[in-house]
Amino acid sequence: MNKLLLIFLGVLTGLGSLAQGHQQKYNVLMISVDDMNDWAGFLKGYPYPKTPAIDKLAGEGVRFNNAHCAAPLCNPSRSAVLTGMRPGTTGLYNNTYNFNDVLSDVLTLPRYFKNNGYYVAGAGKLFHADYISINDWDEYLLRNRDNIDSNIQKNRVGKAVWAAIDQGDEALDDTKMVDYVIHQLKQEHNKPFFLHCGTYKPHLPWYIPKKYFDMHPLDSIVLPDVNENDFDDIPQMGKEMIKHSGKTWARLKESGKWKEAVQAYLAAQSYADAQIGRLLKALENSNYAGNTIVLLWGDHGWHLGEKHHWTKNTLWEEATRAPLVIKVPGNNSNGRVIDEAVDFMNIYPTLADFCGLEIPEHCEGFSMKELMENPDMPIKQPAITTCGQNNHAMRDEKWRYIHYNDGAEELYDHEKDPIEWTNLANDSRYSNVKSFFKQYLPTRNKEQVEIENYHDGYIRKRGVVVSADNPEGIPLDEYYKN
Ligand SMILES: [Ca+2]
Ligand SMILES: [Ca+2]
Repeated sequence: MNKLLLIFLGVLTGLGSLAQGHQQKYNVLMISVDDMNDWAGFLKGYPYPKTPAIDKLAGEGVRFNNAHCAAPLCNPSRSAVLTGMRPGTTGLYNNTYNFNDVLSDVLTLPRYFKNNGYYVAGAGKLFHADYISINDWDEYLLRNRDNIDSNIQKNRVGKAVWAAIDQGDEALDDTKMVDYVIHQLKQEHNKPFFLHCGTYKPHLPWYIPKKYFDMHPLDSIVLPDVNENDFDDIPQMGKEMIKHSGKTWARLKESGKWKEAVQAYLAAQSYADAQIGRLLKALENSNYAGNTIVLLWGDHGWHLGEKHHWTKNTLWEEATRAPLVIKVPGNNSNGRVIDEAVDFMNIYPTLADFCGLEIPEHCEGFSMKELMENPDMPIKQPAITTCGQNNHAMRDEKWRYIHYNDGAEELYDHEKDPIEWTNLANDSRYSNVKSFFKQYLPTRNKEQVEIENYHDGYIRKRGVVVSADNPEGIPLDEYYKN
């Protein structure tokens, strides 16, 4: 074969694979589950979980056994994942200010995919409080209020609110959010898509159809192990973390309703799981099953009595560990379990990498593509969670190290003490362990942002599909008619 012909054939092959490469560009289905802690079955945080859909996905994809949020609260966690920047970089530590009030022109994860030729749409809770930046999306369904009978008998103990309702799944808005994303999966898409589906459950309130309570009979409920003297070795800053919501746990215990409240959380998890199951089934039955990456994450963990606490926003295992599953069709990584500690800053770069997009420079995490494809790859860097200015927790396979902004510390050995009862930070035998972690303490620790007029310019409509062309939005029934 002469040289010219070889070059010609080479060009043809190149063109062919380019065309194919474009067609085969992965789609993305991102599923965000609000307040889903490590009781999701595959993480084994609870002995009798009922989350079959999430567990099935975890079995099919790569399940991260030791994954931690960037911040243990909705807004800072979500903002960090979706902007690619840690709370200490943005100054977003609480739920007051949305990313877009603080950061002008930030290249969010959906905007990055949109800029790179993706059709980008979604539904439900993604950024906190439904503030989405309309230009980041082709269209988005904003969530609505649940449609709960007003005469239900509600249980309320502090921050625990629940009821088993005699209504079907359609009473809850998450059901409609999932329906919309299923609708998207049934459409012909002429370019790759990035679809988002966010469920609000298992976030409070836990007004959940009774059938999900029945999946968790009260006499089967196992309460978390609690050590009455746990706080004897915890510094003042740690005690501050449970100051408010910890009272709910104490009251639940006194009222004898702790078990009921735990049952309600499990019911809310099972409801969310059932919706996710419908969505994943629809993907399986769609034209896109073979080329759609599925990434499921929970925004942070949740205490149900562990460390005398109720809810979130601490730097202990229960608040930082959350579900993360990534399934890339046809990838050799599927079925693997990653025990290395990772944090959610890696979500943005990993999705970009698998989709053949350059990882934007501002992203503070790293792509886990190589780690997923080669699980023996050691990663030096611990997982980092930030809770308020300059308070950080770090995790590797063996240790949790906590460093508060006043210099106080905690250190737990997860091999011997997985429920973090014995603080080893003051034991000189472990000073080298602390030194290891200290070198990774984030150096950017911006002050909490304070701004005026912070909700300006946001869409606060409910239950409508919005787009840049129609920021007022279209009601769902009308939308489906068109
Ligand atoms: Ca949350
Ligand atoms: Ca203790």
